[in-house]
Parts: sequence; structure tokens; C-alpha cells
Amino acid sequence: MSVTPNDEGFMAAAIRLSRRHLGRTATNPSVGCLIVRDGVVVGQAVTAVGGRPHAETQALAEAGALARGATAYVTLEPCSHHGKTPPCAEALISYGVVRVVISVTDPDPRVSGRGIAMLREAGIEVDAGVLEAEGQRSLAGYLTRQTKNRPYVTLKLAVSADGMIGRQGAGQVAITGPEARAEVQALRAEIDAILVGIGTALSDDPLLTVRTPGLEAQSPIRIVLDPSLVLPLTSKLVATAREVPVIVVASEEVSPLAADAEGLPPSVLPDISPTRGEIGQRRDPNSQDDSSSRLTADGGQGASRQPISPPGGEMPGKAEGGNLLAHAESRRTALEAAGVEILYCNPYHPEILLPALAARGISSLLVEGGAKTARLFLEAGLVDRIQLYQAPVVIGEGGIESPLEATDIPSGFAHAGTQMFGADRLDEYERGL
Ligand code: AOF
Ligand code: ZN
Repeated sequence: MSVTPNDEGFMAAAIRLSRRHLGRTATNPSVGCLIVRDGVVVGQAVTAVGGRPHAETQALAEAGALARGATAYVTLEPCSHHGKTPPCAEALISYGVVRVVISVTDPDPRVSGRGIAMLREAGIEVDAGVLEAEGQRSLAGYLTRQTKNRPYVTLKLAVSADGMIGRQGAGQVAITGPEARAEVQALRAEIDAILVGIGTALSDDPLLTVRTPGLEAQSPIRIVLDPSLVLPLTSKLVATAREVPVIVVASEEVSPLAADAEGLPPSVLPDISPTRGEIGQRRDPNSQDDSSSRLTADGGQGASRQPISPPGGEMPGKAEGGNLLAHAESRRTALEAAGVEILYCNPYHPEILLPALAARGISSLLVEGGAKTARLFLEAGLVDRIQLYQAPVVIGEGGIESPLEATDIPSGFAHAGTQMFGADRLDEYERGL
């Protein structure tokens, strides 16, 4: 039997169903499965939160005896391995399904074609590759982690009419309206982790959680690129680290293993005095932000107003390097005591960092700020999808220029669609998986 428009309709429904648990099935993909008998859905399921049971066994259980003679629509090739659960291919066979329609074949080396082979050997008719592009999009995180050993990376930018993403020293500046913000919250709920640079963490003091009622439990892991461990204990991120995990990515040069190092290269000290550990707070005095949110690395709020650079712009020698290490060690202890995980890994090389995140089970990553961090990932060629919000707001004087506008999307990205959210326009660009 060849693939019919009806097949595509049922597969589209299975893909929609699979999206329900995106970001909530850990390292397992969120798969959708429909059992259809005489054109009627008699069982349907999505991979359970946490990754198990798999979709097929739940859908089959719902269909029960009605599965005999039915067709199964599955967004990913049914598994053939005895993992934490028995093979779904075996379950489909024993329930008496006569046809299996699949969108995407499974790159997991334990499965990879064997699921299809098992079904065919049992006399089941199999059609694969149905709505494959949509299926791949719904499984993008899983497929990227399996085949590229890194998470699928989405870069989100909100750009004003004059091409800015914020205002220097002004903390968080509203660029998009409430409809677009709700959409970003929905995106956060679907991804495994969200990443910002230390500049954004200090100037905006963001929470990076999902606040949409009903979705609060789906906040992603929050990651901060913080080479010298200056994220304040009073930041919202650290204060909530026990409720929603925070990973701070620090340079290996300040790791405990570097204790024997012969001093440190200047590059790890972009903005702090290693001896005092304070961060510069050049905030606009007219900023609407509450001044109590001024953050300093020692955990005090606005406690210190000392200059930020070593006097005369000197870089640390051996002695200062030692102080820096001692300081980094005390920061590590304090952050860990607050529930933050420290990952020592080069924060400026996404090609090193991303596999380290994949090894922790992170399959999808949202890069949310700021301009430097966005550039870092774009220049490394490690962005898979760009979400560009363009808002009618004008920032004007003191604006921080966007690293990207609609007119200079890097080559290799295809325009995937446009949607309006209130007065804001979202353009999506994607690269092939
Ligand atoms: C399916 N249906 O709903 C999902 C599948 O650790 P385990 O034993 O749960 O196996 C994980 C693998 O199972 C995963 O890498 C992928 O190949 C497959 N996921 N398979 O038949 C499902 N989530
Ligand atoms: Zn399975």
C-alpha cells in the first residue's frame, strides 16, 4: 500500500501530539504514536515525562484488542532494543498491528533500521519517511545530539526598529510586547536549557524561568557563561538555584586543578579585579531598575563601589594569579553551597562547551543573550535556528546594537516562516539538520 493523504493527516496529528512533552523526556526523544483502525483513532500516546514508558506501548495499551489489524503511526522508528523497557517493535507485533507508518528513522545505534527490520520480518507492512521534514523538526534536539554530539541551538533575538537589543547600563529593556513574551515563555518550556553570558546576568539579573501559569514546572536548566566565577550570590539565578538548576560555566584556568598553575593569562580577567573580585556597575542613574538590584560578586547588594580594573591596568602576575585562584575557590564553594553546579570548560569555545552539555543530557539549548554571546555562537557556526523578533519600539541613544538583522542572516539559513505577535514580527530561519 502506498502512502495516502490520510496517512499524512494521521502523522501530522502524531507529530502535534509528540510536541506535548518536548523538553520533558530527558535524553529520550518525545515521540507521538497513534493507533488507527478503520480510520478511527483507537489509541494515542506521547513518550511519558521522564522518557518512559515509550509512546507505542502506552498507545497499544489504550487500544487493547482493537490494535489487532490496525495501523500504527509513529514519529520515530519503534525501538528494537532491550533498554530500560522491552522493544516497542515487539509490542507492535504481539498486539497484531498490520501496518506501521514512520516519519523518521532512529539514529540510535541500538535501533537504526533494526526496528523496521523486526517489523518487516514479522510480516508487518512498513512505510517510513512520511512527513519526514516535520518529524525531524519535532525531534531536532534528539537527532542533533545523536548525530552531532551537541544540543540543537536556537538563537533568539528581540530587535528594536533601530536595530538595538537593549540600552547600555539600563538593565532589562522591554523591546517586544506581551504576546511575543508569552511565545518566548512557551519556547523556554520546550527546551532543555537556556544560556546567557555573564554580562547579561549582571546587567539584567534575569530569572530565565517559565512563569506561564501551568507551565512553571517546565523551566529549563539555566546556564551562565561566567569565566571567572563572578555571578553574585544575590542574583535571582543563584537565589533560585535550588528550585531550577543553574550551571555556571567557568574557565578551566580558575578550576581547582589549576591551583598549581604558574599564574594566569590576562584573557581570563576581562572585567574584574582578581584581588577584590568586584564587578563594575556602570549603570545609568536614570535606570528604572531598583538600585537594590545592583549586584556585586561578593554577594553584597551595592556594597562596594571600588574601581574594577587592577590599578594602572596591570595584569596579574604570579602572585595575583594565586590570589585569583584562591578567590575563585571561595566563589566556587559559595556558589556550590547555594546549589549552583560549576562546569569547568572553556566558555568561549562553543565547539568544546556544547559536547560537554550534550554529555549532561542537554539536547536543546536556547541562547538568549546578550550580543557578545550571540556573536560567539554565530561565529562558531553553531546556531541551528534563529528566531528574530522585530518590534516597533525605538531605543535611540545608548543602544546596544544587534549582532544580526533580517538583512544579514548568515548563509546556510533558510527562511522558515513569519508570524505576528501583537505588533511584533517573528521571522524564523533554520539550517538543515
Ligand atoms: C520508541 N518510542 O517513545 C521513544 C523511543 O533508555 P531507553 O530504553 O528508554 O531507550 C532510549 C532510546 O529509545 C532512545 O535513544 C531512542 O532510540 C528510543 N526512544 N523509542 O520506540 C519512544 N522515546
Ligand atoms: Zn520503544
